[in-house]
Amino acid sequence: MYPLPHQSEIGGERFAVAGPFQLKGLPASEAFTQQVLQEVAPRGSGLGPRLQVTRPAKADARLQRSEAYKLRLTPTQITIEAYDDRSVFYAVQTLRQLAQQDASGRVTLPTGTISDFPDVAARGTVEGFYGEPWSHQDRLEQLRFYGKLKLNTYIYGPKDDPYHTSPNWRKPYPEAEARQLAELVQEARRNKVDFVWAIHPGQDIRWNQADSSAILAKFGMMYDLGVRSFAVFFDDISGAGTDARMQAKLLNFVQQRFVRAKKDVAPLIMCPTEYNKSWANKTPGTYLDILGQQLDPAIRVMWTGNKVVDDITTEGLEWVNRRIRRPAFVWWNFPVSDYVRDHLLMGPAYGLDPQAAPHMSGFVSNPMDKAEASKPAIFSVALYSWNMQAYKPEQAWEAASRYIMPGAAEAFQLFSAHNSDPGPNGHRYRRDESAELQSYLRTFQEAYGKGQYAPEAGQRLQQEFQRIAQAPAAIRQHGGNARLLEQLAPWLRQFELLGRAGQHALAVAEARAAGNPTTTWAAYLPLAAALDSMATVNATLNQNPHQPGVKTGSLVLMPFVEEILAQSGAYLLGYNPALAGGPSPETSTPYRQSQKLGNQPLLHTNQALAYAPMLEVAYLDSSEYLGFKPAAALQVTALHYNLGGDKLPAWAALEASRDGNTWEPLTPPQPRGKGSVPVTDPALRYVRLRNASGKRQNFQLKELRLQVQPA
Ligand code: LOG
Repeated sequence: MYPLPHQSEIGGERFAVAGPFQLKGLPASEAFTQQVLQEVAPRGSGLGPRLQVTRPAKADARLQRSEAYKLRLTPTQITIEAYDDRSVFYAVQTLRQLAQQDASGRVTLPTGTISDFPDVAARGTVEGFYGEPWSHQDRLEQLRFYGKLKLNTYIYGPKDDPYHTSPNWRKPYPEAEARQLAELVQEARRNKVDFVWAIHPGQDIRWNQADSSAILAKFGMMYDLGVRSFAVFFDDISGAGTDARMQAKLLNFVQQRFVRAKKDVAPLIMCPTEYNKSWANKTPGTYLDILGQQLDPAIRVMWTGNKVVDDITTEGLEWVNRRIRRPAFVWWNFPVSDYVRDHLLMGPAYGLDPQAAPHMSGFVSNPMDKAEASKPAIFSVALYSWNMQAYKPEQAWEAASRYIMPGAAEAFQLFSAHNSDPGPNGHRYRRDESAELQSYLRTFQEAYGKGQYAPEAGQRLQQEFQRIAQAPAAIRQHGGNARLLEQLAPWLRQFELLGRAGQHALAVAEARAAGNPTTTWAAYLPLAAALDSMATVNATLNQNPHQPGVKTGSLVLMPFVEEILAQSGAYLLGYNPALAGGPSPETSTPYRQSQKLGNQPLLHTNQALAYAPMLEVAYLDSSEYLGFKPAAALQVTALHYNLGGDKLPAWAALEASRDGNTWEPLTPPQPRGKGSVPVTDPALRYVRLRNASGKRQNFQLKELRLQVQPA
């Protein structure tokens, strides 16, 4: 059963359900619950057991809460003790999971009792990522998926929906979009999911009556589409909108004038500007304390943890809860991949404290832009947030593969096991990858380093690479779910190639250890060809401007295969891999002094060095800088930049230097926010963007790219 119930005594005995349940006490308004029950019972003329819905016994304290239920099953009578309509729906979902149908169509249920309730009140997802929002069909399917897994919250807040954020948050949705949103609200209602519509007004909000009214008006329009839960997000903004007092005042106004006035609207949810500990002002009396003191106690406050992307710990929650004076509503930034768009995060959902339940009012996952591919992580979040102490990340992950891709569960899990680490990133969030293989790889590499071939480890690795090469075909043929396959397609292609490359790499290693240049050559050529194909996939598929390309097995398997290529190439061709091709652009380094941008990855290509664009607001403190020191073999030809606004801000000094001591200005032909400066003096070896003002300056790091060519 998913999620695992808190208490379950299910006997070995099963009884047959001869026909439709004879319902008693289920309100007529619960049509969808009835429909699920009809789907469980066999059609036909027979009569199924009575199914009676009652109020929970007063003595049972654990049942006196929303969504709690007790389900009792005997061959003649099924009883559901239910606190509310959601309790009945969840009892019925449990019933659905307990039912089995054999080949002849006979349906059976076990006898026994299940007593169950959620650990966390609000559980689900926040569609809160940057990039292409989920499609309408994806969303409908998500809501159905949530209903089955007892998830009750979907927060709608895609950063790239113009009607969610600045400046168009004030405008109504065009008719077609409005109709779709209304349809989502209906689907959510059927599945007992709160559809929470979020607004993100902070970048251009004016703290005046007109904009307060604009929010009420927009919420009113969404109310008319059926929405009954609302959120206001103040994340990733700069300027006047970040003021805690003004935010609290506005939210209290909305809570009072809209939520309370409407009577059927849920308490507001807000995302603060300082939404994680690393960004929070720690001085007492500042931002978070102001929210804690001034925000209406009914308003729920979101929190991503100690960093933007991080584990969730009791300690971390206690820290923020003391300041915001309420249990935080966790916005967990997993498996979101908008900051590492060339990777998939398909691994187990771990790093979640099993004791944290009393310290949170909600737990939602921010997923990938690939809705179907996010299901394994969302499945795990359902299990964790319902019954934390029973949550085992590995088991949940395996169960998710079976649940989501029953036709090719093993292949899907293998694929996921090697597509889990996001790679180097500005948030410094890393995940285990290829964990099961690591001891074999170590043994193998140790031997290989001494010119030997470790047969046992080699065989295990050979087997794994063979399975990898075959997994994509199995997934395509038996995985079902066309939409999931579409979302995975570039990575499946890459994974298949990795499997082949790995097999060739092992053949190369074996031939080399045997000291046989002829067989080494024979294996080297297809290895080089497979890696070449991977480079082509990487350079042609998923070419988004943030992290273009398709990475798979990037933490463990790719480095392993590439190392064998480099070493065997050196052996066969007689070159020194360290010097291959002369000093390479790889030796270019960041040149920076910046608290905020200290981990922002620098990307190298043949023609350019570029900082990964940053999604949230970037800043440089007075005199801080962000720049480049290209390798000696490279000559700088131009600097390209895009800092957000229309004009190049006065504080932004673009500079170049021969020695890193004496700097000269690089003056763009036009002082636009986006542009480029040619660099003509070949002796200039350093280039940077410096904050020449006396105070911290916010900006958007949309582009900072140094164009280079061989010197
Ligand atoms: C954004 C979010 C984004 C996520 C991961 C929050 C509260 N806001 O750094 O939209 O998907 O991080 O990149 C965020 O997490 N900003």
